[in-house]
Amino acid sequence: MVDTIDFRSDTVSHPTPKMREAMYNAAVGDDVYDEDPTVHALEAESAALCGKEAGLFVSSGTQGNLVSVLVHCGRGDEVILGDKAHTFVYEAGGIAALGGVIPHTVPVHPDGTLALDDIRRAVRGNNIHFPRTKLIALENTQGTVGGMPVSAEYTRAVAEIAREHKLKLHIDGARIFNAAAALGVSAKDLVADADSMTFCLSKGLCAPVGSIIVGDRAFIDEARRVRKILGGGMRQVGVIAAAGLVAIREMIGRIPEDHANARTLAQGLSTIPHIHVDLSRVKTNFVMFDLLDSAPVTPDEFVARLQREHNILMRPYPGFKRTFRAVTHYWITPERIEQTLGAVQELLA
Ligand code: TLP
Repeated sequence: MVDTIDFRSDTVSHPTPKMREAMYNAAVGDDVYDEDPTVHALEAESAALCGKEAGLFVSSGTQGNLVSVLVHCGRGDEVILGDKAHTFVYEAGGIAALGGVIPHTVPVHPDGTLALDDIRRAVRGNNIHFPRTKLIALENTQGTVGGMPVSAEYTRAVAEIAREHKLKLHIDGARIFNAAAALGVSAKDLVADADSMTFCLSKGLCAPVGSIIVGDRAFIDEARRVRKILGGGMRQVGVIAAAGLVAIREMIGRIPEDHANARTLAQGLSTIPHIHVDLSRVKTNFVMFDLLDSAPVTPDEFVARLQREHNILMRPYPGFKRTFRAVTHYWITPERIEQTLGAVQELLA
């Protein structure tokens, strides 16, 4: 059992004992030679799970998004994406730095969507002065607004705009299985209209490393080449892929537990003075809450004392001062939620 109660992200989730065992026993080969049987199994099962032809194992969600954008766009081309999209805000400008791809942002709404009219307006006409629009990128769940699940109907409407203008559609589905669980649909349904999608094994699914890109065979063949260019060709990587297989076979079905724990945490926090939580916005494994100005401790003291006195890690969302994001995952059990509520209550009394 992991000692610290760590709400900073689901990225902090350690591998399960079963993953460690699978990693120890993994059959491996040189994956750059396309000879790793465990990677083959992970890529094929992931593609089938998402209803796509092929999959590619990459080192991270950031690498998955970067590779995907670089396959869809050339230098000077443009991608339309949310102004709060992870790819725009938290990926160190990689698509511009390494691909010369221009991010054309439109506002992300509180429900995680981009207005269809904003997307339509952002598509460039054919004019020598303009960059060429090549791609629309969505995020599901949409992290920065609180882990909002985005529906299949909405995604289809965006895909229609993409098709109308001969653009591609990519989904950053880092937490696509959280979205699917929250909406009561399959991940397949959520990405059916997308040309490519990246999902993460290393967040709610608990694997130590890795993400998967899915798409059609030609796209994935090209993505494999771009991954190599980025130094992402790995060798006996079945050791890591083995944990990914446990992740997709055994961890997707338990995601509703994380959502239930998030709800319990949010409900408990909403009864504690000096905290504001909008319960209607807790849809997946994120709980966004504000530490009000009236609190007897500053945000820094709150963070430091939770850690020092209770071994609990919580942080304001990167870029925010008093808005915290508490993320539930496999290692945050119902007992730990109760323990956390007790600790916060004591600190703010
Ligand atoms: N997000 C991390 C931080 O980078 C903010 C987190 O703690 O949530 N897409 C989305 C929607 C993500 O939330 C993240 C990670 C990524 C992509 C990148 O994944 P990694 O960390 O594997 O590169």
